[in-house]
This record gives sequence, structure tokens and C-alpha cells, in this order.
Amino acid sequence: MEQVINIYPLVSFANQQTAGEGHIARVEVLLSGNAPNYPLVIPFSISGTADSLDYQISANRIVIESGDSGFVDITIKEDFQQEENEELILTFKSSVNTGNHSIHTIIISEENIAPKAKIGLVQANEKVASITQNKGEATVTLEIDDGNVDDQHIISWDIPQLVNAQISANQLNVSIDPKNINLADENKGLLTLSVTITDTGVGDLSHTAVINIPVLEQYGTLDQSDTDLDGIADNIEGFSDNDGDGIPAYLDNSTIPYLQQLHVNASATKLIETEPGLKISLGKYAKQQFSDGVQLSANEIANTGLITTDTLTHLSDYFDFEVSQILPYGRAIFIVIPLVDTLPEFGIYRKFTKADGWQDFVEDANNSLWSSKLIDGVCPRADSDSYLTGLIQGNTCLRLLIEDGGPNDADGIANGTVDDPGVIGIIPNSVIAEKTDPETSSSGGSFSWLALLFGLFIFLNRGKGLLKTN
Ligand SMILES: [Ca+2]
Ligand SMILES: [Ca+2]
Ligand SMILES: [Ca+2]
Ligand SMILES: [Ca+2]
Repeated sequence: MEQVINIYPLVSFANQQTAGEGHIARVEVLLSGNAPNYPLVIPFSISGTADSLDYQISANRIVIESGDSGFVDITIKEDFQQEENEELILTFKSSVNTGNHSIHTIIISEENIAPKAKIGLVQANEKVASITQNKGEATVTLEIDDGNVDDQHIISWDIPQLVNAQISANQLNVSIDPKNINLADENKGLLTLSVTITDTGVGDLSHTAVINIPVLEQYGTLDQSDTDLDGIADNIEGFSDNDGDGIPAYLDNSTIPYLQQLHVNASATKLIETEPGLKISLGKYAKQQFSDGVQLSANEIANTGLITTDTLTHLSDYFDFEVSQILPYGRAIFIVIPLVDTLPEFGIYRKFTKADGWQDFVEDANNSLWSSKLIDGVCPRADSDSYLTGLIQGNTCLRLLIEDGGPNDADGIANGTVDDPGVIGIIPNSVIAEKTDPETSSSGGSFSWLALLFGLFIFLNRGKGLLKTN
């Protein structure tokens, strides 16, 4: 089918933010693709409990001159009065082709707001996702954003000793000589640094950010091919990673933060999706494997040298992503994955962590699994009500609800980022048999309370597609 020309992209705000007085709140709008015509003017109205004395804005519209995002800055004024939290609500005018979020809420707070640490990586004057030993000094950069303009920050880096890093006097830059790194063999070429920033506000609020850096001897040679099919040759695009998603430019054909390619290939590029305002990057294993997307093969997973073998059988494809910019820290977020294979009977989502190996995805109030069929050839949006609870056999779209800092978040902390690889596993026949025919596994007679409980369990789960009674 031919792509229809003049498709207007969906326009979304990020979800919400909290700002203190004196802070400049940047409100971003994100498009689902490029617009057919520029400039694109996006009008909005302002409402809420904050009055015009509380803020200053240049215009009630955002103008995008090119590309797939734009912003407006709103200065939150100091009014020198002690106030309760106030809200400033931006709502798109009805003429806007609205996506997931048509409203952006700025909570104006006089309380302490948690700081945000953002880590970047530069080598040879380029933003990059990995470093090579033949390109000279690399620098890990730190930017701090705190909604309280008067807060100071204590910065504490956690860097492996054998890296021989030099931290600048203001602690915002860490210099690394890639020739002088002695990573332990167990790291398999993956250097991990983290930083914790703690503010001077009430409660000493802090944020920990982590960066995983593949260390290579050198990059391969790029030629005039156009691997990502964007019309620019590989050797022109090179290895820079300006959008910071872990994919070098020659393999990266999307700059939309809340979408990410599974692979770049000639047929169709499938996209994993989260909520506008969040960012999907490659996970550390995908970066280490120099993957062209968040999808990894069983071979690549084995080649990491860092992931143990599961006791369960897996479907063919693994997903290794990291979702960041989650606000407020600790909330649950949706992620939609277009699967390559349809969901099998007795499918289960498995996740890997270094600490616990392969485990079932933990389901509770803030963590759940959903699935849907394709609708008009694509997976429904993350906020669609087409998703039904559970991994239903035959469905192709998987939706995860994952809590930042919850049981399915490998970093284990509510820090605005969730990560780690997952795969669809298959519950073995022996387990199915045990669960559907409890008498074979219990020593009781023709009736037991255990059997009754199993029956109840199966009854309660029958809508979820996790278990089947005969
Ligand atoms: Ca603060
Ligand atoms: Ca290209
Ligand atoms: Ca990139
Ligand atoms: Ca986290």
C-alpha cells in the first residue's frame, strides 16, 4: 500500500512537571512524525489555579519550524507569598491533531522538588553511545536540573577504579583515557558509571543516573551504503549519537524519543512505543552488541557473555530497552512492543536481571501485561483500550505496565528510568499438567483443599490467558 501523502502527525505534550518559583518550565510538544508543511503552529489555552501574576509566557502557541518537536518556556514568577501548590494547565485547541496527551500540567510548588541528573558521553567532539580506544580522551558529562532555583547539589560519582578517570573540579565532567581502561574480564567490554546528586532542599532529595558504555578497540569502516534508508550515506552519518538513544547515526532513522526501532531493515521498520515525554533508548546489552534497535537475537543475547541461560524455552526475539525521563519518579509507565511471532499458548513474559537471572514478570497493581491484535496493520497506541489483560494466544502486540523502582525494574530504584531485557517464554508442559491436574502432584485422595484452591486459581486466571483448563 502506498503511503498517503500529507499525513498530519499526532501532537502530544509530555505528561506533567513540577516547578518551583523562579524556575523556567520548558513545555515540550512531540510529533509522531514529520509534518507535511512547516512551520507547524500549535495553539493552546491556559487554565488552572495559577493566575497571571504567577507566570510569564511569550505566546499561547508553540511554533515548530522543522523536525518532530518544539517547546515553549514559561517563567514561574516569585510572588513572595506562601502558597499551597498551584496548577498551570495547558490544553491544545481543538484544531490540533491530538495524540496521547492533549493536556500538560505544571505543578507550581514551594516545596522541595527532586533534582534530575542527565549523563552524556562525548568523544572527539561528538556525542556518542560507545567509545573506542583509538579516538582519544572521552568525557562523561553531567547536567543538573532542579525545579528549585536556589538549591545546591552534592555530586557523588561511582566509577570503577581501574578506569583511571579524572573528575573535574566542579564534578560535572569525568575524563576517561580509553587506552588506559582496565576493565575486568567479567564486564565483557561494558563500562558502567553512575552518579548520585543530592540537593540542599528539605529532605535532601536525590537522583541516581547510570550510563553503560561499550568500550571498543575501534569502529568498523563505513562506506556509501545507506543502512537506515534516510538518503544519507553511512560514511557521512557516522557513529555520532546526537539524540542519545544508543544508536549511531548511520543506523538511526528516528529522532522521536518515545518511539524506537526494533531493527533497521529494508522491509518494514517496526517501532516499540511508550508515552510522549518519555524516551526509549537501547538497553546496555543491545548497546554492547552494537544492535541497530532494541530487538536482539538469541545469538546476540548469548554473545553478550553476561546473560545466563533460562530454564524455560523462549521465542526467537529478545527486547533490551531503557525508558527514561519518567516523572514523577516511581510511577508506572506503558510500553508497547510489536512482536515478531504471535503470542503462543502458555506464553509468559520473562525478564533478566544480573542479581536474579531469568524470572517471570511480576504482576501486581502497578505492573501488568496486556495484549492486542494488530489494528489497521499496526499495534494500537500505548493508551488504547484495545489491550486486554494477559498474553492472549495469537495476539501480536504486547503492552507492559512497568513501575519505576518496582519488581520489574532492574535498577531497583525509583529514579525515572526502567531497564533490562525481556522475552516471551513458554510455560513448560510439566508445569501446565501439574496445574491443570493437581491430583498427579498431590498425595491426597480424590478430593483435597489443594485441588479446590488450584481450581479457584485457574478459574480466576482463565480470562488472563496465562493458564488453560484443558
Ligand atoms: Ca530541589
Ligand atoms: Ca543513512
Ligand atoms: Ca541515535
Ligand atoms: Ca528505576
